[in-house]
Amino acid sequence: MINQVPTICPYCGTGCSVHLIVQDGKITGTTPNIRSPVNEGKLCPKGTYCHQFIHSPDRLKKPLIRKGDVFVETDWETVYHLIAQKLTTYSADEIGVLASARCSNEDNYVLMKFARGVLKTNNLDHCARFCHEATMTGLTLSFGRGVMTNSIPDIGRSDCIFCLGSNTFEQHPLIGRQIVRAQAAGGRFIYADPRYTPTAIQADLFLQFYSGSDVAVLNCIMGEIIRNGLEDKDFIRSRTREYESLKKLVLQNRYTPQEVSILTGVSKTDLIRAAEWIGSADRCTVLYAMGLSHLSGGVHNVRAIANLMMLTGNIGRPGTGVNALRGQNNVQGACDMGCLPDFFPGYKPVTDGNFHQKIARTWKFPENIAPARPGLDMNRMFQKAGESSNRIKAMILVGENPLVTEPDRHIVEHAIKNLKFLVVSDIFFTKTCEYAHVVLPAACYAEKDGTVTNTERRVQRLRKAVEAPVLAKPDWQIITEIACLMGYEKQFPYQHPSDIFREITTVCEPYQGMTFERVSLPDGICWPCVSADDPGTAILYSDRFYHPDGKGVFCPVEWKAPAELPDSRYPFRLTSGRVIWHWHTGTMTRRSKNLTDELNEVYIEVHPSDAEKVRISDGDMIQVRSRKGELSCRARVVSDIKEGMIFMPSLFDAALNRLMGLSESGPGFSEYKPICVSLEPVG
Ligand code: MGD
Ligand code: SF4
Repeated sequence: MINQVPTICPYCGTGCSVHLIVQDGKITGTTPNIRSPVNEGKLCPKGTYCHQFIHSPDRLKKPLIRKGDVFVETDWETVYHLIAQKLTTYSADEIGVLASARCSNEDNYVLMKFARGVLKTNNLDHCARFCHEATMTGLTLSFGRGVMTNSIPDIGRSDCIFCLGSNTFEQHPLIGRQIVRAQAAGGRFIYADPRYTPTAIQADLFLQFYSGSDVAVLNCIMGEIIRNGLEDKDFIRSRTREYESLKKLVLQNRYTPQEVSILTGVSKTDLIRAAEWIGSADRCTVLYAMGLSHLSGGVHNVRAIANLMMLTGNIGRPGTGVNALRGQNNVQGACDMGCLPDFFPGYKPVTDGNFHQKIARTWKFPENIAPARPGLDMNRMFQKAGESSNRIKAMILVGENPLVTEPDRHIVEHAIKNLKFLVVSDIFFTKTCEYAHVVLPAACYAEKDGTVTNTERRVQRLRKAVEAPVLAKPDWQIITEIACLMGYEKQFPYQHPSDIFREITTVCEPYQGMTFERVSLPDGICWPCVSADDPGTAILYSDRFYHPDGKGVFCPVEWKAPAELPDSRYPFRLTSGRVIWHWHTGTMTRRSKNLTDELNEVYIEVHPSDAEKVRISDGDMIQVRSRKGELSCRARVVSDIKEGMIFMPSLFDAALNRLMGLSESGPGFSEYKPICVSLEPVG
């Protein structure tokens, strides 16, 4: 019998709705769901083949326990007893927990409750630390909350789209469709990036600059808008504060088109044209992603964007907004569920005494929950785990592969080897699993029910299509069973994800009007949804921002030159990004034949004139060296990349992360250092 099960694509934050085709207990194909408002019956290549890894023979099937240098298969009872016994030997401050942007809201909520209620620790985090920390910090300062302001369908209603640091057509292709829709209706598309990406091909105006130039360009555009009287005076007066400080800063001589053109390599004419198009648009929206937030100065970039949109009154209306494109299919949900060291669900600070008491009363733990002070973030957990005093001794990692994805591979490798007890739950035996003491086989997205929340805050349903392999189970169930064994049956009474979702709506304010049944409908619901008859909120800040006085705050930022600049030893600036065919470290997409047929090895892109300087040709093996490390890979000689820059996809086995370092700037957030490299032919 053939069955079609509607669920959500497991890859990017667009959250496209798919039908998994099930035949005799196996998934044989994927088709798009034509009823979805997100993807409207279309899928990108990753979504089209999102079933191909599910029945891979490499799936983890049984729990594994390390015995010396080898792992042996075991049963759940044995492994649960070992975990429960080990966890009670460490104090709350000695344990760290990582949740997952690839797991459901229910998986993440249960893990968050386990960390705070059972282990009594706020040392809880997930990979949003790497992708959109700058968004959370930057937009919270400007608007009071760090999320995408408008919805995906709304982007198509803009008459000017300004996209920076997001290769939308490769990394969020179904959002890219909305750009085409806006252009078809006469809208303009401005794109800023160091590479001539597939997104650049679609642009009406392409600003190609050196990475790290964004604040200079944004301040220049704002200066031009003010000089030409194109700012939205009513919006500034009635909806914002601190405007005069912004005006003073952006009108400085260093931000005139003439000066910024010299700093960034974008022509004066193009800078003036961008300002004119943005300033005169009725509905302008900004899209951005990792090219802006994933690097040193990310918070400043995000603040500068928020300044531009408030200056032009492009907030709180259809076709406008600051649209930070979230990366993974449930990174928004993992944040909403409070899988962060400083927030409970719904972004209530752990330091908020009233909420702390409320959640403790709701959960009814016999003892206190984690104290009302923030825990360690992911980077600090690894730093502490690596110290000789070894403050973090045990970690639970659910659906994270930090050995490959942490920006500084050297730090995390040392830390993980130093841990006394490491539990990893995954669907495949990853590089990080190699260092674990216990490995747990998890069910994947197609083997469980639950909910996920996409980049536009839309909560949608995951549906179980097939059974998980052999003994594998959903993470919410694994954690629930461990908690019950540790004596917390009353606090973890869950039989089904719908029980968990019901509890989520009682503690996570933006979800309070939702029910499992309501989010199961094809449209899902965008939060905040405050009551049973509230359809949800597609556009934020239509009348007030989240700050107590309801105002948006201009946060002027000066442009700073990148910390590392090219020199004679390392003459090329390195930039990175994804490619359409693969997802992160490739654990899933590299087990998909159609995707590996397209690309299966790391490479770098070099401009032809740079290739000539270092005497390399297209297809040559080359050695790439940074101050931190080195690697060899093949060169592609292409003119898409700006001269003086090198592009390397951030894929597979942490190739890139061997070259990277972690910046220690900034309170509570980590950033990638911009780095420079040298190139040499191999042999
Ligand atoms: P990247 O390819 O990293 O992905 O989505 P994107 O951020 O769109 O694109 C970043 C762009 O920024 C690149 O084109 C790069 O050239 C540019 N850039 C570099 N430096 C600068 C700079 O200083 N200024 C500006 N303006 N641009 C700069 C990431 C998103 O993608 C995320 S977070 C995840 S988790 C998902 N991952 C993912 C994947 O692994 N594979 C695929 N195919 N899609 C994905 N979608 C999601
Ligand atoms: Fe999946 Fe993203 Fe592609 Fe949609 S755009 S099919 S969510 S990878």
